[in-house]
Amino acid sequence: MIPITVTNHLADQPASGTVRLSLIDFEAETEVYSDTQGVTVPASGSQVVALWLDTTNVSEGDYLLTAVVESDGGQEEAFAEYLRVKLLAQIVGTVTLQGRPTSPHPAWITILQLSLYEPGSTTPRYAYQATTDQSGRFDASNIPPGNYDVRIKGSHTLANIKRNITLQPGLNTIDFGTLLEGDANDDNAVTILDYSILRTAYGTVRGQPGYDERADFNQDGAITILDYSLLRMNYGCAGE
Ligand SMILES: [Ca+2]
Ligand SMILES: [Ca+2]
Repeated sequence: MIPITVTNHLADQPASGTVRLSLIDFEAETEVYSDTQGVTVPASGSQVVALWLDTTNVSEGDYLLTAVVESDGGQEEAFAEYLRVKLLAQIVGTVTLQGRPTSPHPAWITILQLSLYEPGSTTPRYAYQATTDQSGRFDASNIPPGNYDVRIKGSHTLANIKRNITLQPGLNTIDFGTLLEGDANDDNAVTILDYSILRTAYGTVRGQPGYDERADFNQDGAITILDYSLLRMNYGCAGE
């Protein structure tokens, strides 16, 4: 998002009128991008206009942004702003999930919470939600590049952290390892509280009263001995 201040100095504007921001040229030495956008600016005074430009294929660097404001009467006035483009980072992550059939399989689709911390800090700086595909792969984008502790947690798994990871502008591939199942109540430990949720829902299938997806650790639509086995395997463990 690029804010640009547009001041209406056009002499032919009626006191209650508006102007159009009709042309935006976004240029560097070798690249030019154009967009057209209608905008309402008070007949006297100024307004900050938020310009959304697609910078997907734009190189990092300084650009000159020019806007031409055109009135209904055909008068024009030009504005210019310098714009610094900083590229953002994207994480393409993979997790291994316990108790699933061989991937790709729909049971691998799960929602993950991705949190980025300043290294050593316990307060997340950025938080994202991501959904894995049928192979446990996910992505998160629009992340400011930098050094982070990167934490990943499933809604019924323990969390894993990759510490002091440098996220470069562009693509960053990270393997987060195996997420341990069994955390039905999502408190990052596998305890008696999780067993209690599992026991209450035991024997049910999706759609039946009492089915509780928090205890369906292998996500096969039924609360069975397979889920109990996963909980027992990780009982007493706590996540990072
Ligand atoms: Ca728990
Ligand atoms: Ca299950």
